[in-house]
Amino acid sequence: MTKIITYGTFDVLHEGHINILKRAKALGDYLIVAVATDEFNQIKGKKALYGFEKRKAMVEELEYVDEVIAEHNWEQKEKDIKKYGIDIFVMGDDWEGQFDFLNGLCIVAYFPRTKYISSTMIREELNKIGGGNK
Ligand code: C2G
Repeated sequence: MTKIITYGTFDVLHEGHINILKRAKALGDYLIVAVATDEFNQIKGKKALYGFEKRKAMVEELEYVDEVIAEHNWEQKEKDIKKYGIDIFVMGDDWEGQFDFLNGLCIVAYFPRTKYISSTMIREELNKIGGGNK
């Protein structure tokens, strides 16, 4: 069984997230997604409209996703890869090269980001119409 893992905030789930999760799953049999906790988002300096529980629940709904774990810090990836017996680590190419140090543990693959969509864009649009967090 080929196991894949990927990491992210996955705020306001959109086409870009779906594309990478679909492509990641196509590489094997079992996809684990590590969703950043609210505390880790603060460390990342990432603002999210939805809290961890909601972002985790939405990712869990996707047919491509077999398991969702929490991402608490930058350092847990090596431990996760060993703990879950990961064969392939996947990220969007905005991270190209950042995780090549994991090559000794598993295959590291970067997929092209989906153009013209981001959680930030959606949040900004929502704020314009008064739908998002102020
Ligand atoms: N993504 C994409 N296309 C987009 C937006 C996002 O392919 N238009 C990909 C990103 O490249 C990433 C994943 O979707 O691989 C999740 O994106 P984010 O939720 O923005 O996650 P990020 O802030 O990049 O966190 O330890 C790694 C970090 O937790 C990654």
